[in-house]
Amino acid sequence: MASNPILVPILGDQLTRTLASLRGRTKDDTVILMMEVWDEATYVKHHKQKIVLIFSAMRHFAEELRSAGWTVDYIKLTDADNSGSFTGEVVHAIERHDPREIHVVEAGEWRVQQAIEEWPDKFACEVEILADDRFLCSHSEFEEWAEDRKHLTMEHFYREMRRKTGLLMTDDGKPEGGDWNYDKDNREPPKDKMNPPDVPRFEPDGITREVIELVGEKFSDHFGELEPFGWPVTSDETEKAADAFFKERIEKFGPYQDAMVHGSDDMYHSMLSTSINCGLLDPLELCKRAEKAYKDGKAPLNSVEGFIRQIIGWREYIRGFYWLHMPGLESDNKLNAQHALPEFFWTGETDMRCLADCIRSTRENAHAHHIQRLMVLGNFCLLAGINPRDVQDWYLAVYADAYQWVELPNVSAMILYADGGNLATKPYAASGNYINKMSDYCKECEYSVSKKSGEGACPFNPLYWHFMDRHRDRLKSNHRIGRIYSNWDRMDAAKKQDYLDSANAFLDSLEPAGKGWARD
Ligand code: FAD
Ligand code: DLZ
Ligand code: SF4
Repeated sequence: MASNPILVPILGDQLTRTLASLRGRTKDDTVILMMEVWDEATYVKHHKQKIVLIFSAMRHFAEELRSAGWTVDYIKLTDADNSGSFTGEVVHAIERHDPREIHVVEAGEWRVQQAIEEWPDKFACEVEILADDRFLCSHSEFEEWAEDRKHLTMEHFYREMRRKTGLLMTDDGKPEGGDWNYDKDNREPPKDKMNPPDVPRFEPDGITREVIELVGEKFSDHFGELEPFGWPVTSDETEKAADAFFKERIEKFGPYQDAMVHGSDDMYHSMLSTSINCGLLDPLELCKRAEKAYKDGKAPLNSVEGFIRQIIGWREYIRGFYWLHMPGLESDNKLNAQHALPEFFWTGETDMRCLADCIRSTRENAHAHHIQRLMVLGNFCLLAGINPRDVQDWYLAVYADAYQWVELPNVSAMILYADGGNLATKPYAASGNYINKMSDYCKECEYSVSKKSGEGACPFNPLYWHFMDRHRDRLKSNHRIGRIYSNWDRMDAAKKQDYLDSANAFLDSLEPAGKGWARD
């Protein structure tokens, strides 16, 4: 190794061989620094499987880099002089390697980026902070797109990304099939006896077993089951997981994207977000594979367009939205939601069968699929007026794919409308009817979805009207909601009062979460 090498810190969500800080570097002049640090593992009390996934993926990635000839300085959580923070570990690494420069890719999260931006003043050597070009849309490109727009409509952004990538575009610049979006074909309710193929699970190897033991010992008070652990943690495993999706599930991904079946935790979803977000899978490559599946006649356009839209549309848009609205997004609470998160979000102990199943899946797998996160868990938090901080902490802690840049806009702006509508044109509020239509949950629920208020009524029904009533001033002029208030106004006063009394009784019955689940 040359003296005064370049130091390249790689964070837990930067596990990409072609990372900007590694491109063009020579192996005999570079020390890669990877750090397991207490700060990151505990800034919220992440689900045990999430910590296993990230530490194991980091350790495997370090091994992969070493096999390819790179020098990797890997700091384990249990190393005697572990400082507990990224900055502390960079200080130690500077003492060990005396680098002439540090090259680091910008952090995904605002909190970490703030720390990195202090490095140039803190350290004697040069610090170069590089753009994360694993995203298609740079910060400045997003800002330019957003400038002067009254509303940041995702669909318009998505079309730009289609044009930029050429994905599903004809030679004369038109969207494949004539339409940009085939969501109208993607709202099939579940059928009886659906049997989606199993998602591949991966047997923990020696490295993963060691991490499982560490997490069991150090993070025993964190939420969630530690085992069985089956997430992909290496490049080979993530490729196998992607292969299985393109071979077995993409065909039905579109139609059943919004369907929910009790006990079926994956449906036809790709289950690739954990691998994409930590950097092991390239999102654009996945979109190209999806496009190929369509061109080869192996998957219909509605499924393929839907999958591509989630990635080059939603995922990119959410990331742009996060950086545009931080740090304010974290404290936004435009609906003045003040209730504490109920304890059952942590224990799963509720008679509401839909919520109990989504929380069970979350506890067992560190995962719930999109419509569960949006229309069951999220819809509940919106209608019940749970304060945004509690909801943010919960989502950030419990999902293996959760990093603040992607969790926060989805939680604060998409489900809670806490930003007042910069992202969503109206709140995603729904009564029990929606859940009944799109799932098999209600059939065996203790509550009756057809009962509108009073004893035994599905709580979503009165909560829905309670929400509409208490936010009338803000929402009445929204043209997508106005009709709902006409219905409310036509109800007789006693019926309205029944709804409000039932909702208040339900809200009063909720036990707030005990302290210490998400943060010490
Ligand atoms: P699929 O359904 O197969 O979708 C394919 C890919 O599209 C996903 O892997 C993901 O990369 C991308 N995608 C889809 N929807 C979104 C979206 N709304 N925002 C960003 N990317 C999207 N996703 C996360 O990756 N991390 C989170 O912390 C996260 N928190 C969420 C919180 C809420 C309240 C909601 C409503 C959604 C959240 N999502 C989050 C988005 C989505 O639910 C997950 O990406 C998805 O469930 C992951 O499973 P999958 O890989 O099987 O996705
Ligand atoms: C989520 C996470 C956890 C639990 N632990 C670590 C860690 O010890 N070391 C690390 O480099 N990254 C970890 N991560 C992911 C980081 O939180 C993520 O890379 C940053 O938040 C990105 O800004
Ligand atoms: Fe959920 Fe209501 Fe259906 Fe029960 S009846 S499963 S609470 S929507």
